[in-house]
Amino acid sequence: MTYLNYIDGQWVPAQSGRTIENRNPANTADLIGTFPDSSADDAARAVAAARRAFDSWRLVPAPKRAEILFKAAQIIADRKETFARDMTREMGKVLDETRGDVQEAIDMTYFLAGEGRRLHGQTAPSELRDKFAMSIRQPVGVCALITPWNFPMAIPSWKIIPALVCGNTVVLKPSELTPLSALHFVKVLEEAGVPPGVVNMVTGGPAVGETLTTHPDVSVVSFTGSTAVGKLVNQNCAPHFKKVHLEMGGKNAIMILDDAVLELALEGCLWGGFGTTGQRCTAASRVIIHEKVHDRFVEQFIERAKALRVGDGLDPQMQVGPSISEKQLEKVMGYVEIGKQEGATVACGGRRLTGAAHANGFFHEPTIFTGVTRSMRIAREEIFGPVVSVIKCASLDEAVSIGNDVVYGLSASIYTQDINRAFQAMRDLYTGIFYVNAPTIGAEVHLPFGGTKATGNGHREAGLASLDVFSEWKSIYVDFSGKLQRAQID
Ligand code: UN1
Repeated sequence: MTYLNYIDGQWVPAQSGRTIENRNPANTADLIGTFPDSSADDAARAVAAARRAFDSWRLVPAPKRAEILFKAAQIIADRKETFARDMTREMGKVLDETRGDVQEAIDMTYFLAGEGRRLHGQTAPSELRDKFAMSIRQPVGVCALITPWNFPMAIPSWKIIPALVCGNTVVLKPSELTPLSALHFVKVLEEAGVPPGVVNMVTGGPAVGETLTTHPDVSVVSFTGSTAVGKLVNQNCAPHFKKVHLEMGGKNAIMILDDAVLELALEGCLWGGFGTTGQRCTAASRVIIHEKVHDRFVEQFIERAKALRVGDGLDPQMQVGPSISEKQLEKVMGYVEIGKQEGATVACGGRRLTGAAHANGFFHEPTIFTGVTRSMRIAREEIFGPVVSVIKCASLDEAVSIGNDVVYGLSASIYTQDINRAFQAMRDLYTGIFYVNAPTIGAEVHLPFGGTKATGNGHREAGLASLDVFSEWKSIYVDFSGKLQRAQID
């Protein structure tokens, strides 16, 4: 299959004719299709289309914009299974999880389409007689949306839907590793009746990203990806004072206290650490556990991690899929070496899987490091793979201190039966998301999503907070007194 860009309501190839291949990470012999390897010119054409379409889309009443989005949500729900299968093929995660990814896009679309009849502002009394005061949300303009490969439909939906409901137009650049799921989403929007130019999609690599983040007609950039690339995006956007939303790395910790229900904590650590092959920015890549229960927990954690079935996500028996690419797998293997050199113990796993069932994919054993200290790189740096570091602690205070002792601040969690200690942890972990007696993954669409420190730049997506990224406040004063009234003076 040859897939195309979507610019100004037309499906078009890259002007250069160049393409990139999209292959199944569980079986690289499986070619899913080719996608345009777009250039700066292709990206600029998409921006121009979005800029033109903005003039009329912003004037479509928000409830009407939302009607189209509701229709889109229904179409996605009808095609959930097909989209999930295609997503497993291009991204690798198991079917249950890709169904969840599509569901997250459906949920987000329904939830934020509901804002079409709200988009509430404020009214306030004026300090002057016969004067009315209010604030309303106004759209910002063209939004460039740069999305990663780990949630190939959910994350595009987190950005596209709030942008559209607020009256903006968009250019989406999905990861070149998972463009098909983004394309499905965009096609559904077209089918639901989004007018030409309002949504554009350009696939490709850094040349597209560079154009989108430097183009003077782009007003908002929303980026999810690595902290290193997020820094570049931020720098590119600075000269034009673009509004920038960045959602970047994580090094999320599950803290397990000595009174925790260990079986529950165990299930949480397996799901949080090895679900999505550890390729979530919310992944529980650190387990900080009280010394009293450490040995008992670790023994079972190893046993259960060894029993995880790793393989092609289309096989319903499998629990853990491949890494997304050779490069990503090499990164994982590199960190396993680093961990060994740092003196941590490989308690299980530690190797690439190379048997017949795994030979054509990027599979790695679920890996647990024990004897990890907070200063080791495997305890501080984002690995984005099936590798969990277990760190011992002696108290809640120490757990909190280790938990906070990383540059990131996305998600954290605590397992305890003690409500006082749970509340202390809720207060003291400086993260954007926190869980009690649940792992660090599994955020729901109607609450703000994002993190502190090197994870983000102060914005949130999802929830109503996402409207703040894609709209600007305008305060309006209407003086119906018929005379000049001076605020602060008369
Ligand atoms: C991500 O890892 O980039 O909370 C997003 C979660 C999912 C979203 C993760 N709902 O784990």
